[in-house]
Amino acid sequence: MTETRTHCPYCSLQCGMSLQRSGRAGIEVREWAEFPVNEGGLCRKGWTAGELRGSRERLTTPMVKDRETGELRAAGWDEALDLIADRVRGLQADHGKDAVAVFGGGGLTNEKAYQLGKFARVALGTSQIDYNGRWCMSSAASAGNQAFGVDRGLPFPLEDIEQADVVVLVGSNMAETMPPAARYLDRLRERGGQLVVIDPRLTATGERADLFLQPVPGTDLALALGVLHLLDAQGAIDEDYVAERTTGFDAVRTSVAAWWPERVERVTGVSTFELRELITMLTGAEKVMVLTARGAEQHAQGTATVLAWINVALALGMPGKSYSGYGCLTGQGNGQGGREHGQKSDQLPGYRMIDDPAAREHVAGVWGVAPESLPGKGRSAYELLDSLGDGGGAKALLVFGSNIVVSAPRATHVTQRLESLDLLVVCDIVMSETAALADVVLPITQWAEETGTMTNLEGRVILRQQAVAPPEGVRSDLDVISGLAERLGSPVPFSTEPEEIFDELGRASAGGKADYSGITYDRILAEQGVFWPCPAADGTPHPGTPRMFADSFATPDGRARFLVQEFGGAAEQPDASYPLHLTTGRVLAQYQSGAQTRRITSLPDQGAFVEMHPMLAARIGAHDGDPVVVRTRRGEMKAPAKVVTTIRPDTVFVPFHWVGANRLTNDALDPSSRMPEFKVCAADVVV
Ligand SMILES: Nc1nc2c(c(=O)[nH]1)N[C@H]1C(S)=C(S)[C@@H](COP(=O)(O)OP(=O)(O)OC[C@H]3O[C@@H](n4cnc5c(=O)[nH]c(N)nc54)[C@H](O)[C@@H]3O)O[C@H]1N2
Ligand SMILES: Nc1nc2c(c(=O)[nH]1)N[C@H]1C(S)=C(S)[C@@H](COP(=O)(O)OP(=O)(O)OC[C@H]3O[C@@H](n4cnc5c(=O)[nH]c(N)nc54)[C@H](O)[C@@H]3O)O[C@H]1N2
Ligand code: SF4
Ligand SMILES: [Mo]
Repeated sequence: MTETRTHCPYCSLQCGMSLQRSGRAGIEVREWAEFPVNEGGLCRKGWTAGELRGSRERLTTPMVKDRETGELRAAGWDEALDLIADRVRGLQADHGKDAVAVFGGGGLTNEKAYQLGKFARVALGTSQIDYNGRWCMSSAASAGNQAFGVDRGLPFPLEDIEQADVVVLVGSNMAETMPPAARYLDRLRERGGQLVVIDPRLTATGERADLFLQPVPGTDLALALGVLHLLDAQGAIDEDYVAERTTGFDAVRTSVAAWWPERVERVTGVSTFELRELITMLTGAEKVMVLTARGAEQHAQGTATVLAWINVALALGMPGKSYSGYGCLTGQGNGQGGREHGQKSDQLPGYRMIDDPAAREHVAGVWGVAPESLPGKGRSAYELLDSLGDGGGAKALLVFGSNIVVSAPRATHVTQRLESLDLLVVCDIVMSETAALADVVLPITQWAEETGTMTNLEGRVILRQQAVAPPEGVRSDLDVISGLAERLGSPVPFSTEPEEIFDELGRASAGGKADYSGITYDRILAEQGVFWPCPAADGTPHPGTPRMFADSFATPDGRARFLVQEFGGAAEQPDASYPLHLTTGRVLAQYQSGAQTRRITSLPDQGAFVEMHPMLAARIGAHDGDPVVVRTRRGEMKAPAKVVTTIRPDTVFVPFHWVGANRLTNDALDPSSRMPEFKVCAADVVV
């Protein structure tokens, strides 16, 4: 019996699990109790993750679109790769290098994300690369960089949560989006700590809260400004910390002066009484932790919202202190590592910026090319997709690890852009809605069939280990990249060996903010993961960095920055035609666009629904289960009503795991992170 220790294919908790071979092609998921983060616990998505393996839903042969019938037909690997390379060469000869774009994913291993960024810049020579992480935590990333000089989702291990006095969760439904992590919330409370949850819906996470605040979607920024106002009014600012460890407080203090509680109540719907209760909890606590997730971040003012909550944490003197501070709960399996090594339009490996001459020089040196040969900054994810084909931008798109048709905002428009391309290539495990539109589909290995590193939500670099051979005909993204690079006459070869690529990634990241150069596969296995930054060292190896900011921040002067934020409100406000707020998000049993989990038969696939309050249901004449239509300025969808008392009466919620929700969403973008406003727009619901 061989057991292989690896990690769940889905979310950023990257739960440790043990895989055992079973049956024909099957694998059985077993507990790996010693892995610290989940301590053996898995959610039902993790337990059932092995089911896609050996299922008929797996893609096992490349497919190309038949020119006459327009249908996809089976093809050989050489035929498919030759065809892509020919079309890419032709389009680039006619329209320039940027005629070809690349879209990556936060589920790809570090090795894949690194190779993809290098492939775009070196083999394709295109600036047009970005990835679905823009949909995810980019606002928190932008805020972390601005305030702390570095973006590591959690600057401390998850286990620190249970040692805090007060934990404030802003827009996180942790109990359903990373269920095994909810144990830390339970232990926090068992130890006498308190939990605050801020969400327009009373979720399974909110049920656990000592204080639950239910703001209007898109008003968290006003709430944070009001919290800081009251803390200041009560003399609860940690003046010593502010003086020693930060800059910019005076301007922020002035800017929140007008955010008195009554005004906050009017804007957010959170009563002055509740607000004062929160202030009492915060001022009575020594160790306060503020954690944000997509509810706070997926807004056109997402970065500002996170910065305003960071201001609260700084004013209380928390970041850098034990069991305290600010953190973002990253989402995708490699949401953290996926944003560090170059698949983002403005980045090079090691979290270096592509327009920094020193960064270009260093990375080009590792890649063996001239720095001048590297393209500059490209477009952000939505802007890239919006520019495709008829949009006047790239004419070909290569997709690695994203189901754009379901998950992009204003999806009908984005789908039209995809349809107007000369060439769409999709690498995937299954025939996703996006793959179904492609000219070429390439069948890719699944997590259990491959090796590579992932960086979890704590910044802990862990190892995904191959447990079984891939099905006949299936190849890794690394093989696709290497095969295409060779056919395109890349000046340098692309390895397909994960450990060799990781070594190179280490060198490319050395000296950068996310320095992986001291990390090896052996160390990851021996130490249950290694936290970055972990520079290479002569003599005693660097221990890695589980906790950051104890002595200084990563800014040039070592101080954290208070930055003034102004509340603007959601990009689209309710009006007579669209009187409600629509928000979107997740349910426990489905993952993301559902491409994988909707195909796992033992997971419940309830289909989309429209969650609404009984008062709203009565007003429109809908009963639980009745089909209703949700309309916004972008489109409409039909789904059964789910009538619950746990949502605000002025708000409806639709999960985005099924086609539909994103026909409705707004493509308004955050000015600094370029994050779309998935979490709020104006809507109407009718029976
Ligand atoms: N089951 C499951 N788990 C997942 C995933 C999945 O698809 N399914 N995906 C993974 C990924 S990639 C991510 S990014 C994470 C996301 O993890 P979360 O951020 O926890 O998930 P969401 O459901 O998107 O949003 C969280 C909450 O935000 C609330 N919300 C909506 N609008 C607002 C608002 O304006 N303000 C506030 N304060 N709250 C608001 C929603 O009601 C929701 O309960 O989950 C990861 N884990
Ligand atoms: N309305 C609304 N929309 C949202 C959100 C929301 O809250 N509301 N959340 C946003 C967020 S946070 C995220 S992260 C995105 C995610 O949305 P998507 O980017 O669509 O994420 P997935 O559904 O995980 O898609 C990953 C695809 O890659 C495939 N795949 C998995 N592993 C690999 C691999 O190693 N290689 C390759 N080539 N393919 C692989 C899967 O089968 C799947 O088809 O959705 C965003 N969209
Ligand atoms: S919490 Fe996330 S990583 Fe853990 S088993 Fe569930 S989906 Fe997998
Ligand atoms: Mo995400």
